[in-house]
Amino acid sequence: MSPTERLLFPPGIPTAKLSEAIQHPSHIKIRYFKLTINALPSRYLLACGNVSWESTYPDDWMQERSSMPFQCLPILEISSSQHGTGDKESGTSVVLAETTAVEFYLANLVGMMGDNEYEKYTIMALHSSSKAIMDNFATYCAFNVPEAMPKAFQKWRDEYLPQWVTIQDKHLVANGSNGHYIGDKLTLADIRAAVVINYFESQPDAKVWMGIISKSEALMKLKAKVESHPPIAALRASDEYKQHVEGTVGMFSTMSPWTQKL
Ligand SMILES: N[C@@H](CCC(=O)N[C@@H](CS)C(=O)NCC(=O)O)C(=O)O
Repeated sequence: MSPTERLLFPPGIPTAKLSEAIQHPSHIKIRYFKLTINALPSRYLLACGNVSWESTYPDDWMQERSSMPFQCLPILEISSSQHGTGDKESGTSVVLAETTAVEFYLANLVGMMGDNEYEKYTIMALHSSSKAIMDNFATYCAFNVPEAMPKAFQKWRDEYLPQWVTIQDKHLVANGSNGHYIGDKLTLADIRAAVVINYFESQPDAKVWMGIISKSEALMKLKAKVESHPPIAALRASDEYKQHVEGTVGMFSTMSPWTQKL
């Protein structure tokens, strides 16, 4: 059986109706691998909201890949029976794709995109800075070609990661080192930064990376605050989450043997 085609624009449904549907979801599926990485901020956000949700996983990714809007995950499949655009049982749903769009949508849904336009765009800026450090690390360090790895490792250790830490620390200290970027609110900016740290913690060279990150008390406080937020703490205590961590650590431990050679 060929996999369901996930279309950004399902034929015959006006975008106004799709818009209504995503504003009133009855159930959300987040489809990703049994990993933390790019689904973790979204899973945290979903845990903080009131909408029923679940994680789903591809059975045969190579078969499913080309049916995805951008041939990658995560995606959200949003049912909104109220608006007749989706149904949990039949499997029809509205699809949102690409990590950043998915996180902005969910953060907005659960009230973590700030209280006004200025806060919203500042959260987007902070999110962009944190997501970029993680994406770039993945491309240029974790999964780089073996011959480039020793240089890449040194650059990340001596320049790129310390720079990100210094920048985040400055903004957090300016807000009173209370574990948040904006006032005393938990926002997507906090969640993304906490996930970046979590990502570096999953690397084979976690000791090196955490040695750099932990120089910022403000960042470590932010991480602790995000991870102890009750719905997030509950998610992190679940067996499913533990499986995702195991999968992530396992994947990186096989893909970065170069780090031991330095
Ligand atoms: N531009 C995408 C990239 C997502 C991405 O790289 N997803 C990876 C997992 S983290 C993936 O689906 N890899 C499987 C593949 O490319 O076949 C986004 O921001 O969501």
